[in-house]
Amino acid sequence: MDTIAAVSTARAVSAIGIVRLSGDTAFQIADAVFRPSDGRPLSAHPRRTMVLGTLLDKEGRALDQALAVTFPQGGSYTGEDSAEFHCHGSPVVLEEALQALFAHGARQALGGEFTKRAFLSGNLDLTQAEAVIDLIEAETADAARNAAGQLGGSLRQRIEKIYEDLMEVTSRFYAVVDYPDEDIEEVETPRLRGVLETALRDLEGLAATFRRGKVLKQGVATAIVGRPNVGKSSLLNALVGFDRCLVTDVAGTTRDTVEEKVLVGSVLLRLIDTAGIRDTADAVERLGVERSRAALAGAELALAVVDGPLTEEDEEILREAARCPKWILIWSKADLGGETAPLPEGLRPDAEVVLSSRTGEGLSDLEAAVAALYPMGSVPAGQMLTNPRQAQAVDRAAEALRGALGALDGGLTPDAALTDTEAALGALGELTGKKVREDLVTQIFSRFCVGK
Ligand SMILES: Nc1nc2c(ncn2[C@@H]2O[C@H](COP(=O)(O)OP(=O)(O)OP(=O)(O)O)[C@@H](O)[C@H]2O)c(=O)[nH]1
Ligand SMILES: [Mg+2]
Repeated sequence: MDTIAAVSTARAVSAIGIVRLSGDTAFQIADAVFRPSDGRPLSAHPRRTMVLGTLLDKEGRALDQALAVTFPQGGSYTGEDSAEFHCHGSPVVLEEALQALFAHGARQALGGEFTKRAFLSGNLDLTQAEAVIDLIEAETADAARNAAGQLGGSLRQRIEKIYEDLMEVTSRFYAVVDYPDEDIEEVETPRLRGVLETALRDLEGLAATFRRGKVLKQGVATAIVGRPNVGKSSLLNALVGFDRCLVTDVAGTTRDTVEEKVLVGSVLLRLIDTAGIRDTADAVERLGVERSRAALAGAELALAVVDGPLTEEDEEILREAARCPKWILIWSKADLGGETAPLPEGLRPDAEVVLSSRTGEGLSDLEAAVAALYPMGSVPAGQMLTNPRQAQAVDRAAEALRGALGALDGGLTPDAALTDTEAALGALGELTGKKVREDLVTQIFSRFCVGK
């Protein structure tokens, strides 16, 4: 493979910056740009050992005092000969170092190209490669832990086990057909059914984790709704920790929706502050109210805010909020000593919280309520599906297995179930990357940043 190079750390002034190099001529190029302090060439030093020396620019002038490390083919991230230079983190130094590598024959790595090579060399399967990007982009500790588990291969192993079991019955079936004279044990229908049922149960369990997995990765779309002036914007500000939204005592202050991500406890919420909902003659405010309703309709969680005894308008808004998959009723301005009131028939929020955005009292109750609505559950780290591509492949495999079991239930012979079983194998092969189209691979890796 040709030799690729990239700056792998952020292009910002920092203590350390890393330049990576990988490919057939990596050691040769590394020797040309790095002069170890002990006078021996870098490639003559043991692999995976940091070596102190001088990094040279493309003219051969000293550029930085740096550390370099080499990794051998078969023992590196990409599977190829590779090297890293740990320089001082000046964007100028890093760019000059990169130019020196280019001058000696390396080329700029494309986004995700190091990880793509890791995949092509078999070091990572696709679920692990996708976990790399999830880990880099993780916004919560739970999301990072799940991605790390997936990178460690926990999803890969689980899928491979299912794949092997299905492959075993499929290949044995063909062996019996192709070599009728050999004494190969036939696959009896009950055994085939057992294998298919076990695989289906496991896949369905995995598919069920995607709902929580999506929340883990993207956050919960959460609309804060209520009448004008009840304290919606104040609540968003209290949760994000700074004055993101305008707050005044004028009813109808917020006109447009405002979105801000925030960690509430360990759950990532995509909070959407909305205009207070009321009938109004003001054309601009009316457009705002339409947006409020649209935000509520698209939300997974509604925080319905009321600031005192329920009015008819409040009730109407609560009924709209109750149509969300989950909703929490918030009695705001607790510091003013407002009272809660019983709810009308049929309105059952998933939680009720009394809080004050001004003093902060009750905010921890909201945190607890959110955590209870979106528990991590007992899914082992790395076995929660967070990626729609992976979830779709699992769904397709499960669907195919349901078809196979349906054929057996219909009294057909095992060969009738085989086409569907092979379709399930195909979907699982796509999931892990065993059988995957080149354009899909390109698409997956194009989401990565350069240098990874
Ligand atoms: N005492 C007290 N006042 C609050 C609290 N929360 C909000 N307020 C006040 O209530 C008024 C309205 O607050 P906002 O947050 O702008 O209310 P809103 O629901 O966003 O209003 P609109 O944008 O007009 O729909 C402001 O004067 C706030 O200072 C609270 O917890 N305690
Ligand atoms: Mg507001």
